[in-house]
Amino acid sequence: MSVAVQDRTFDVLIVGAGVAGLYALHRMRTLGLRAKVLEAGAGIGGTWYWNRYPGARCDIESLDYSYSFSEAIQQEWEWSERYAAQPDILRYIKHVASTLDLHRDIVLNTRVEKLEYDASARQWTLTTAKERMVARFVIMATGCLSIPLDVAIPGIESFEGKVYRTSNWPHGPVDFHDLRVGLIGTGSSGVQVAPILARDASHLTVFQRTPNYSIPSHNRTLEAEFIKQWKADYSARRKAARQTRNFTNNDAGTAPGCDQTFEQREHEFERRWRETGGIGFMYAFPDMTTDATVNEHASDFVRRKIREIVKDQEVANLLCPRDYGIGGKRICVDTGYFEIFNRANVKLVDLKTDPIVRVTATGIMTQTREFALDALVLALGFDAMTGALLRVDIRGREGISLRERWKEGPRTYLGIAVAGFPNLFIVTGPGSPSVFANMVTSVEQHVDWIADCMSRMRERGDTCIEATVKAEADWFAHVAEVGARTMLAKAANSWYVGANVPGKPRVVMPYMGGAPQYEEICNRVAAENYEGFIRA
Ligand code: NA7
Repeated sequence: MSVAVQDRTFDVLIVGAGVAGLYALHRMRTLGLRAKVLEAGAGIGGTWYWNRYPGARCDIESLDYSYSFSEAIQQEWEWSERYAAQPDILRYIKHVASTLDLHRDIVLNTRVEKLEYDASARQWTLTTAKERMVARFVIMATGCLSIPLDVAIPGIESFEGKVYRTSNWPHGPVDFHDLRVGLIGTGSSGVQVAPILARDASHLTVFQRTPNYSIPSHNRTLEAEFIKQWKADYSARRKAARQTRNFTNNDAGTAPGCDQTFEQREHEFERRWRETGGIGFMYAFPDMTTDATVNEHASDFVRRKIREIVKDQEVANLLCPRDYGIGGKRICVDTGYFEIFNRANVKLVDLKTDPIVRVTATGIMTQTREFALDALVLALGFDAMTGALLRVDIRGREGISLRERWKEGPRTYLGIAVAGFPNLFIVTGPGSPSVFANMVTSVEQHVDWIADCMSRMRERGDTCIEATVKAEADWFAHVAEVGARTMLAKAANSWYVGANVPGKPRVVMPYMGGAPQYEEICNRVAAENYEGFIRA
């Protein structure tokens, strides 16, 4: 059946209604621009709409992981826990959207299929299954972890039990009582869902390919007095967070670990493990991922903790990451993960020594045995950072395709723009600090930069802005050089470098130079009349 295509014209089209797309819509409106958001999901919230598995939680503290642009919103919203759970974050996002009356400009259930730039008209045409729209500008607010990895597990279609994916969890309740559950994947999602499965299922088998470093979250209910004090000083705290490496109030140590004795470092690791926990562990010393001795000490510290927690030392050893240092893959933040392996109803299977051969109608067959299962939970990760951008067929000047341009890996200028793709902005794209900073604050920084850029273009009467090939090449050389100083470049199979996706070019995608330094560079580029861009 052919679908009627209507032509509709806007100033800005925004792809994605997550934290980034919603703020972009708000800012475009404040500029008086006509904007529309296209969202593939049936609801707003992006990551927090899809990843609704039990135990899903942000690894940045709630009082930091929230918009700072509205004093009214940050004062009226009440976070209940130190680390907000997915339902709370989604409620918050919906609250912001209704406070700002955003819904009327959001089209749900609509996946953008194609974007084509018309150089003579200086505008983009956006195509969905039903419609075609045109706009001067496009903002890609598609997120860093939005396209689940399509892992081919042989025989999965023959499994007679239910299969759940953490990245697309059912909306209604899921009951695991009396079920034998198999979990494949032990990244953040697997580590978060596992304790709930261990608690509810009659038996849980965790199929682990690569062990992860995980730090206890020490999550807690936030007391009214604590929140009151925080809010009394909210803007100062936001300002302070904006000065830190990852845009959070994370108590970052400033003295290099390499200048300290073993005992001093050990004391600091112990304090952070016991008292504060979470991602802050990685901020004990500024050289945690750059100095080999400090990194090995921190890695060994976590391994010793795992061996203290897990009673069966054979299991504990399997849970200890050994072939990469801490931070080489994104660390996990857990609530009782390692502890589940002391339960009688939990079994760990090491896929490195006993790989999965196939899924059968009744379970999983590994090389050495068969596990009878009633349900499967897959937490297999994402085609991170570039996946959502490349899912759309984006054609820039002269029909050049972004997929073609990025065949050898992504190249951007500041993570925001791509040469050959005028008037197309990416929020927290590859080459920006992105997943290495508080995403909400990074989103605000990017969208404000983009909005200022549009506003200055309007003042000058410009209708087109495009990154130069040189600026893009220089920027990515810098991203690579900074990345090479960290453990990231050496990491075995991290999604940070695209190594979890078969065939994906191995490139350090996040900018590792620190969020404030990055923000300063962006501001300098703007102050110097958008150096590295051509405007016309
Ligand atoms: P991750 O961190 O990419 O974890 C995916 C997990 O799935 C990881 O343990 C993988 O093992 C495992 N995996 C992937 N493919 C397979 C196959 N074929 N067989 C067995 N195991 C497999 O994704 P998450 O969703 O947990 O977290 C992503 C981010 O979201 C997280 O870092 C936070 O920022 C939020 P591998 O390590 O590849 O051996």
